[in-house]
Amino acid sequence: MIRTAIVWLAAFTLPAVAASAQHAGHIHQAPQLIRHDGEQLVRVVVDSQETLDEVSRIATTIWNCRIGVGPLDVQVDADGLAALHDLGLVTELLIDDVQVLIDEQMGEIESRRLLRDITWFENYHTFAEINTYLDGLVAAFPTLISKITIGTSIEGRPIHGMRITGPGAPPARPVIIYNGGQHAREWISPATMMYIADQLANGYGPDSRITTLLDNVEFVIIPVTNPDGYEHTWNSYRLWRKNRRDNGDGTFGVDLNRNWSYLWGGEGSSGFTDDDIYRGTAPFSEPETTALSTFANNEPNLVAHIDWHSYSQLILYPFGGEVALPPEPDNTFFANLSQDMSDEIMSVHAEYYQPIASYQLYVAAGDSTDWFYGTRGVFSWTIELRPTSSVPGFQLPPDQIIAVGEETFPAVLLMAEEVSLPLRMSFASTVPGIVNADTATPVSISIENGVSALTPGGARLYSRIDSGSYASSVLTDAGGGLYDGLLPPAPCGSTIEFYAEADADNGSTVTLGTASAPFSTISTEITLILSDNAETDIGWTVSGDAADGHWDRGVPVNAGRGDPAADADGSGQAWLTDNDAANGGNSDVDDGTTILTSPAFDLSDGATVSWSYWFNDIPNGGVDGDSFRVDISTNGVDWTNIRSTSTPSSSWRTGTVEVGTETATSSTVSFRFMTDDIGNQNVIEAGLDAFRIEQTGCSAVIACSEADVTTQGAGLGDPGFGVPDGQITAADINFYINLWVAQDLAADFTTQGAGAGDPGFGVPDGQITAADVNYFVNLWVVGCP
Ligand code: 0X9
Ligand code: ZN
Repeated sequence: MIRTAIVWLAAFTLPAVAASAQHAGHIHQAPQLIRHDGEQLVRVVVDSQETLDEVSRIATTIWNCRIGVGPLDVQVDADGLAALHDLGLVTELLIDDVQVLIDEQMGEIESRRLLRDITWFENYHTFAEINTYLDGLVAAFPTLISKITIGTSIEGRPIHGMRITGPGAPPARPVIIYNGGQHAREWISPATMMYIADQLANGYGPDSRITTLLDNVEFVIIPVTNPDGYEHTWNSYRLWRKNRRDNGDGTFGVDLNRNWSYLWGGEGSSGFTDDDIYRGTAPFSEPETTALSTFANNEPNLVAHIDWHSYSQLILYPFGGEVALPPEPDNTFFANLSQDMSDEIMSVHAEYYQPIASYQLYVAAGDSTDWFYGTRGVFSWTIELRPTSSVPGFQLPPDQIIAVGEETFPAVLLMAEEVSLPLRMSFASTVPGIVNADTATPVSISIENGVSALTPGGARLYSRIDSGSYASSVLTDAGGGLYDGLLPPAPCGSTIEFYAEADADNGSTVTLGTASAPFSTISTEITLILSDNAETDIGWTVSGDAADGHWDRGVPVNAGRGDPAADADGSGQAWLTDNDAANGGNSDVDDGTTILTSPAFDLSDGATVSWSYWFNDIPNGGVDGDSFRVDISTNGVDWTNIRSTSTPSSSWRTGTVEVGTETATSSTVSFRFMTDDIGNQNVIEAGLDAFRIEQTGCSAVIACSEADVTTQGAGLGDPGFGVPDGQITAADINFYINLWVAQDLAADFTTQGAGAGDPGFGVPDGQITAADVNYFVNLWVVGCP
């Protein structure tokens, strides 16, 4: 009954809200008082702090807000353009007349207001209209949504939000905060907040995934964190970014996303009141940031946060205020989940949102995400929505609002599910595709506390061989969140399937794989062909056009800028780029590519090739495509890329490739490992170690006797049953008797009527009699030689 009532209300109230919002629109057609007629948007590349200061003074506003050397999208009038040229800067024209773009968007918005058959999400809305829609949602879904007001802006506007969670009186649910509109001109951000709230509320009931989520998680959505700035963009100045603090010197506004206390005052924020990235007089000097941080501090069950911005299509995780990555295991969690969110977004409308650490975009101290993660201690992201670049930039057409909502919504669901798990389980290292036959294989599983904690002794590994029944064993605590188990020894060629479970203190059980969808590995004989620990040079060659920093072999000289302190396998030496203490601050790859090429190997029969690698990339003015790549060649001439990453890390990682199955093979297979520094001069550090080649397969088992008819330990129905294994056990008798009973000709061992000692004995005669059993049992008793 209650559910029906909610659906009924939703169906009737929401169109009504939309309609009233449209009518209300007429009173908001205030003129854009500040115009930008004839102003251009140009891109310049700034190469010094002095030039940067000049450009900041000349610009009306800088669109991408990155104040640092490197490319900048600068809005200037005619005098400003001349001044840029006077500085000797080359300008690339991006927008000929900014006002035309603004007028076009406002014209589009105004004409859409007049359309009758248009939904609320097909247009942008004023602060008042957003609040009206918010009230409508609360009224339509009273059991799901409650309205909150987290504080008041500096001009006295209320900062409203919604708590959205399934009904009932649940135990403390994990809380996730989404806030939009810290930056006033990024209109797609509040619009997307409203879209997400609307989808969550309407999905409760009809959509089982959303229902489960809302029964376990509470969302707090604050669509307009900076209401004064947002109003200002509608009424006076479309491209306003900051809040509306009167700085007392004729200037207005503090960049709220530089006003958070974590690393407040550092690089990428400004002390000049007229700058777009003015950080304010002190951390949390602004009521808007104070309201949101105070609210977050009063939510004990807070687990995650996203700050929504535009534009650039990025999924940014900490840190942003300094060149640093979160400590493990958080960094891996951020990197993996951000990639998964990017994949989710891509799957909807094929738009790519790049997942990177914030500092890789640019260092900017005092942002919200650093505070939520670094101070408040919860997972936090900054998402930059559509479009990718300054055209259309902040003027994203209103007909893209729904598409942006549609593509981000599945990423939002995935993230919420991941951060609200009682425990997080993952394999601490790659699940092996093959293991050594007849040998127990260690597995290490990482179990981190999520919203609950692991019950001591409550982690188990389940395994089985060739579809037998699962056996379970307790995973032992190895410290540091790692839990060890063993996969059982299995005969060559058999399949081992496994999964793990962990009990959480809140009574739930988390699984890594399941009995019906287990992980699996093949047991095989592994022959080591080559193990190169870089202690000697087995014949590698170095080439490439880098100006400095080529591959070299040695013990790491830790120059402290992104390179490894030690080799990967503990032998001492590794291949490293610019491993030169004397080269000081310049000990990295510069201006080009360095290539390390292996000798050729005969891998005609295929092989598993693995290696440890290091790749770190400390940006200097933006992400510009530097990467670490692995190529393979079957002839030393034509190369195929098999692995590539542009994700930096401050630890050794491993790579592997199945030559012959995943790639072509030959008697002259070689590999090359490359890294480069292109575009901006980033600090690029790479390393290679523990290069190994292994071959796999089961050598044919020779039956030790005619009575050796089964694989060791196998049972009836086992696909390997009936294949000799070089051992004679009760399984062989069982197998034979079953064949004999079934009158299977495989059980025909003797000539008819012959007896032991008969020269024809042991020659099949097409009949299965007691003589055959006698013959088999005699052989069996003798056993293997
Ligand atoms: O600069 C910002 O505040 C964000 N970009 S925007 O264009 N929307 O203004 C990005 C913040 C990411 N954080 C850091 N790079 N520290
Ligand atoms: Zn922003």
